[in-house]
Amino acid sequence: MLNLWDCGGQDSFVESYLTSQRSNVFGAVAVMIFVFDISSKDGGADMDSFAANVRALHEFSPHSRIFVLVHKMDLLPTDQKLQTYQQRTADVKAICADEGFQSHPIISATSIWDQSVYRAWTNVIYHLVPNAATIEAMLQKLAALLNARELILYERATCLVVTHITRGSEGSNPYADRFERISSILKTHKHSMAKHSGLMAAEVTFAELQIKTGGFMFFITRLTENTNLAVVMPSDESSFNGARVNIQLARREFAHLDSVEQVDASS
Ligand SMILES: Nc1nc2c(ncn2[C@@H]2O[C@H](COP(=O)(O)OP(=O)(O)OP(=O)(O)O)[C@@H](O)[C@H]2O)c(=O)[nH]1
Ligand SMILES: [Mg+2]
Repeated sequence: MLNLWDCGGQDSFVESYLTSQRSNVFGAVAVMIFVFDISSKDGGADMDSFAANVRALHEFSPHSRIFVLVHKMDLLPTDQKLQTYQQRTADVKAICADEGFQSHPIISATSIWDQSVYRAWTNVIYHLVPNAATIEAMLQKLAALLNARELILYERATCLVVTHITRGSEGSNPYADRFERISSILKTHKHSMAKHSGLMAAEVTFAELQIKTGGFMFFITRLTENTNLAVVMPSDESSFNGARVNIQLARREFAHLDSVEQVDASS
């Protein structure tokens, strides 16, 4: 159960979060995602605002985690991107440390014009999924049993990557953004199904998607209540069929990990 509050960034709104709504906005928070507009003319004021938010968060949810998006990177000239990002990263870390946060902020450079926003959100989702490390260890075993080249775990509602297991030669796959690209394809597919069925995109689900080529075979299917699993196999029909059956059998091993308990600030 994820409760997401999208808080507008206009000064008057921010002022009220920090004052009259302070305990309401900053209480019982698991993660805060702070988005910097890197093209903003007043970087100093943005940092001050960040510091004020971090202070309020520390006061009401000291065990929460801070994610920072250094956003609209596409608007910076290429030769300034790295330096600007590094400077912002250093400032953000210094503020979080000053305000007493023990855990480091997780900072990403993002733009809506590439796959970076998906990747940044994946970090957030990974942090919020209960038992992620245990699930990963089990997937590692499953990948070896199936002789899969890659397993990719997606959160079902958002189609975002939670984690992946990459084996053998797949480690040198040159398409580093393939997980995010699949997210994007699945989302587009959901919207297309929603359009043709008259349902809301959030209500649309699919049973299985298969892609078979001479070089590899791929399928994606439900693993648990909240996750889909994508499997990349060598191009071999019988291993492919065996893997599909084995994933069905593996579901019950994963079922108890898909905990419905609330992930709150203290867990
Ligand atoms: N160039 C560029 N423009 C972006 C990017 N992300 C958002 N924008 C543009 O920025 C404008 C504001 O985007 P919103 O998503 O409304 O921003 P917001 O943070 O929700 O704004 P508030 O809710 O008012 O705080 C829109 O015109 C977007 O198209 C980006 O990565 N690059
Ligand atoms: Mg907004």
